[in-house]
Amino acid sequence: LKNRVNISNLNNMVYERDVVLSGWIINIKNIGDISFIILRDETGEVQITLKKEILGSLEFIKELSNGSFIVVYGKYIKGISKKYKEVLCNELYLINEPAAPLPIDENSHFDKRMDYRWIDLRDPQKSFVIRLISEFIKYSREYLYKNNFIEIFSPKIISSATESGSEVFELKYFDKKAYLAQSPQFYKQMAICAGFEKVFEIAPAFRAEPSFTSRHLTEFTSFDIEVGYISSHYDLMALEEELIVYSLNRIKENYEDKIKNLYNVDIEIPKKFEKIKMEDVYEIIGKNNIKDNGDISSEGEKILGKYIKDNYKNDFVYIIDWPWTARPFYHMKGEPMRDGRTTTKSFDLLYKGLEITTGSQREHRYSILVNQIKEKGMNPDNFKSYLEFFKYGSPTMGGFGFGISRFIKQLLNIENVKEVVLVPRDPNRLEP
Ligand code: AMO
Repeated sequence: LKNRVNISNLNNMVYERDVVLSGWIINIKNIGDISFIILRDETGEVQITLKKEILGSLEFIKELSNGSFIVVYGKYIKGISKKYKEVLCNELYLINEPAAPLPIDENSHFDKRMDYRWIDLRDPQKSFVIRLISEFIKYSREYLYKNNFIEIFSPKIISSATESGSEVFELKYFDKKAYLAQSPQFYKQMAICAGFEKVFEIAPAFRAEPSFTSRHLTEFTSFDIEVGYISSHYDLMALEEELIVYSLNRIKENYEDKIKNLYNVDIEIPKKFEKIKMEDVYEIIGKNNIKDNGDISSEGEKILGKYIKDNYKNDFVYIIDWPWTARPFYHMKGEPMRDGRTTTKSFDLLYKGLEITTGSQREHRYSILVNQIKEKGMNPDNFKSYLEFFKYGSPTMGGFGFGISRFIKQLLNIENVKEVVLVPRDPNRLEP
């Protein structure tokens, strides 16, 4: 099969050329002495025309069904179909036929589609998302490597919660208790204490959140960055903005038409991201969308997203200077709000009204860090090994965690984040 080409290669080919194609059957139409097969591969669809006068008999077509994987030797011809390019078949080989009829089609219920995720992904619109994630990660790495970042790989079996203690998966680690990492937070900071200046990691993160929203997974790919010697969280926002704009431009260069065709989305890349202080956000979104700890509801995020779109024509907005009560102990405190409330040097990035990033400057001063743990009502003994990182000297530092699937979901206006991972995990879903 070394002469095999992809279906999309036909776009650049002259008629009458011999081709070898392979893929799976999505439709068969049999009308006597002539049959039509619609063949699909990862790159597109083509009509295979089978004629009795060429093949001798078309009896074998009865053996084929939707989902059969085949190889076709034929000639690319100028057909009459408006929808499909056409290949006239000379030989057809069956690689493998389904042992049972296909259990889903494009109208099947969401959960059923997820049960048969690999068949769901045979739909070109759905599989494109998986390719786009791969491309986005490629472009992001390109940017980061150019800018002298190193990629790190931190442990995923760890001894303490890094984010909220209530959302950890506990596991037995020989005779000890361990947890699946909620984020690489402690280790990306450790890397900075070790003298590295710019690090990043793209790896699984685990959250035991019993939520079934369209934006939560129990396992997701977290894109984490940590940088040393920063002046404030503003340095981090500038970096993230540059990274996203770079990657979006690369996506636009290569996939603008495909995204328009498959998702009817125009990629809009702002000149700069908006910034708004949390105390000003409160005034826009109204009391009902502010939680007791000063965090905002997902409805509040949507309202702010719309406000920024309407007033600034921008899909991106940083909410900055979050109240201390809504942030973890490792965030550095900042200037107080107008009402005297303590803030942190922190930010979230919203994209089309959904949080895709959390970041901050970190508290790197050992004794203040110990006090901040106590202030949160926690016991510093439980963070002993993390605290050790700061005992022996540290530069200033900060970073952020970026949710790749949430970003792609928002880019393509996809309803549910589960459509944006190869195999999603939620509280009920451990299979496939
Ligand atoms: P946070 O918990 O906000 O911050 O996570 C960072 C980003 O990861 C994504 N994300 C999720 N995506 C899908 N399903 C989930 N359950 C889920 N939880 C989070 C979001 C979110 O903005 N250590 C900090 C980051 C830092 O300060 O560097 C952290 O983990 O897009």
